[in-house]
Amino acid sequence: MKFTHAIVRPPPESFAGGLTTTADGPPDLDLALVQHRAYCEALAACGLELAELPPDPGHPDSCFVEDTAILTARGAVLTRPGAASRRGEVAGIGAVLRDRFSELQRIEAPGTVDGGDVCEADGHFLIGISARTSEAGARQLAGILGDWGYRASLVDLGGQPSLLHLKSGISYLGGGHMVVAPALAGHPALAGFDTTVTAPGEDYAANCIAMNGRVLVAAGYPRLAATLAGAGHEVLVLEVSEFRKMDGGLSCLSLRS
Ligand code: CIR
Repeated sequence: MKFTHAIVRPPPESFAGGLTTTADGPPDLDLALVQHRAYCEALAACGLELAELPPDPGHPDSCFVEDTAILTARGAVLTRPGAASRRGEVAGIGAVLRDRFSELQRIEAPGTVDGGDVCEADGHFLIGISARTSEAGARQLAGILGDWGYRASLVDLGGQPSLLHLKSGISYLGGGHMVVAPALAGHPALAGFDTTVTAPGEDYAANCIAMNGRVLVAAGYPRLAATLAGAGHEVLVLEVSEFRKMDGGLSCLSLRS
């Protein structure tokens, strides 16, 4: 699939007040803004037209736009994020998507879904059940996607403490190939895919973005970058240290379609 658009939102002044489980200390906002700018430039270099929303200081985690919606070629679904502090992020994204998607659905209470739990592999949507995405939310989403003619499978993350979301641990590269963190290696839901398991200490890099012939990989994980380059991928390395401090990865920073 050729990606043409992305929605992004820079981190707000309140960024350090967002949710995190890391003990890496508070993010440096100025550095986060520099990293976010470089990320936007990389998306543009991959051929995407960017819609950049203004920072939203009322929602410290609002730069992680991926969690607020699922975008498909047949329609979009606004989520109901699992963290109550993030539910207010959805309205602003909905306003943008309404112009672009004639088919716009939403996850209804009490179900919860974070977009970070949804991984599309060529029309097959893997939906993680996590601390953020409930089984009820995952089933609602699977129903909507099924109505649109897609295949959907639920993937129980089994309370893996190292994985905030499904896509913290897997990324689809295309052609039946997944990058997988060790915590999900051998998961039955991935049985039909070829997998590259990240090396020890490189789990975070399992969240990468394959798009328009390139793969964006987080800086600091040379073994995955080398493996992907060796397999013929054009790798773009991006520094996202300040987002990692807030449990965010590369994919969370944009909604791509
Ligand atoms: C959160 O805990 O919700 C944010 N601090 C990080 C969200 C990262 N999103 C993602 O992986 N899709």
